[in-house]
Amino acid sequence: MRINKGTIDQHNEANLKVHRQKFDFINGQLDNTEALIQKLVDFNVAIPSWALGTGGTRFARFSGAGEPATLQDKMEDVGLIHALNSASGAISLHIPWDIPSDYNAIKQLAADLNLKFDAVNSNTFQDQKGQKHSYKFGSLQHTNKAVRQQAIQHNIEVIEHGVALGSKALTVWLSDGSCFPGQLNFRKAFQNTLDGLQQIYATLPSDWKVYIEYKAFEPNFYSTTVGDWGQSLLYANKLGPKAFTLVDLGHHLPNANIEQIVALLMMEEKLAGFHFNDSKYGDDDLTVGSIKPYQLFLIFNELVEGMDARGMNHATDLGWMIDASHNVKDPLEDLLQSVEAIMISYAQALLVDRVALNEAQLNNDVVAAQEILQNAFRTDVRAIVAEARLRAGAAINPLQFYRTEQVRNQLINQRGNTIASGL
Ligand code: RM4
Ligand code: MN
Ligand code: MN
Repeated sequence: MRINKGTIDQHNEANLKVHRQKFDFINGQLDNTEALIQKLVDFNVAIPSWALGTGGTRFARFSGAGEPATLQDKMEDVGLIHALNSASGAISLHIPWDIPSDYNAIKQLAADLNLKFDAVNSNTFQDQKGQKHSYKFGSLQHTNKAVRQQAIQHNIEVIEHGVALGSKALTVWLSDGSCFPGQLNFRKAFQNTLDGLQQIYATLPSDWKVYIEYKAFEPNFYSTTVGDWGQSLLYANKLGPKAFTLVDLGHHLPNANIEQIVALLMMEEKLAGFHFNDSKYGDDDLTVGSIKPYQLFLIFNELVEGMDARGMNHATDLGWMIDASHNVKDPLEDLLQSVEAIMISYAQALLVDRVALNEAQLNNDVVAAQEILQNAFRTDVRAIVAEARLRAGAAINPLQFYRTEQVRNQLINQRGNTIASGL
C-alpha cells in the first residue's frame, strides 16, 4: 500500500497547533535551530529487509499478520516508513534471502518509493538448499579449502547483485568461530579468513567499500573469528583502504564502552558505520534507544565530534542502518520508534556545546563536562525532530498516523496473514 500525501497533510493540519507550541518553546531556548533542522532533514537511516517481519528466538516465533512475503513487499514497507518519517530512504538486502528476479522492475519500484539500496549482506551462516558444502564448522575460516572457496564465491556473487542494484558496499558478518576449547587453531582460522576476505576484496568495484562486522559470541559460544573491534580492525587494516569496521551495537560484551571504540575507529579512519539496535544482555536486537538511551547519545556525541573534526558529511560519509528484530511488537511500529530514537540522539549530540566542553576538558573540570553533556541529553528535542519531518513533507507524528490510519489492518486486508521471514 502507498500512503496518500493528502492524508499526511490532514494529519499535519490536525497536529499543527500543538506542534507549533512545542516547537516555539524549544526554539526560543536554542541558537541556530535552522542549521540543526537542516542536518536532521538530510539524515537518513537504512532499514534492513530482514527487520520487516516478526522475528523470533530459538524457542518460538509468534508471527504477525500482513507481513511482507516478497522483496517487493519489503520495499513497499520501507517505502511506508519513509513516507511517514522521511528519514528511512534506503533498504539493505540480505543475499540469498532477497535475490531480485527482475532487476529493472526492482529498481523502478525503488525509484517510485524514493528508496536507495544500502549495503548488501552476504550469508555464510546458514546452509542453503542445494549447497554443496556445509558451513557447520565455519565458512571463510574453514579447514577445508573447498568450503572456503564456496564462501568466497558467494560473497563475489553478492557484490554482483549489489552492483546491478546500485549498492556501494558489501557487509560481511561471519558466524565463524568455535564452540569448544581446542576445536580451532585461532591463528589458522584468522589466516584463512583473511585470505578469503582478500580474495573478495580484490573483486570490489573501485567505488565500493567492504564492511567487516564483528560480534562477541553467538552462534559460536567459545570463540568468534571476527569477535571484536580489534580483530575487525586487523582485517580492515590488512585488506586496505576500501575496508572498514562495522559497529553493531548489540555485538559487544556487556558494559563495553562503545562510544570510545567509535571515537578511536574514526580517528583511524576505519569506521564503516552502524547497525543500530539496543540490548540488555547480548545481541538482543531490541528497539534503538529502548534500554540505554544515554549510551546512544554518547555514541552520537563522539560521532558528531569526530566527524566535524575531519570535516565529514554527517549524512553520507558513514553507513547508518538499523539491525533489529521484533518479537512482540509490530515491526513497522518498532522501526518507526528506532528511527525516532536515532534522530533524537543525533539532534541532542548536535546541541552539545563543543567549545565549553573542550574548555572543561582542558581544565579537568569534570563536573562542568558532565553538566554540558547532560544539558544536551536532557533537552527535549522531539519538536525539532518533528519540525524536520514536517518540512520534509512527512508526518508530525508517524506512529500516531500509523495507528489512526490503521496501516497494519490495511496491510492485512491486502496481504492476508502471510508468514514472513523475520529473524
Ligand atoms: C547478525 C548480524 C548481521 C545480520 C545477521 C542477520 O547477528 O547482526 O548484521 O546480518 O545477524
Ligand atoms: Mn548486524
Ligand atoms: Mn546481530
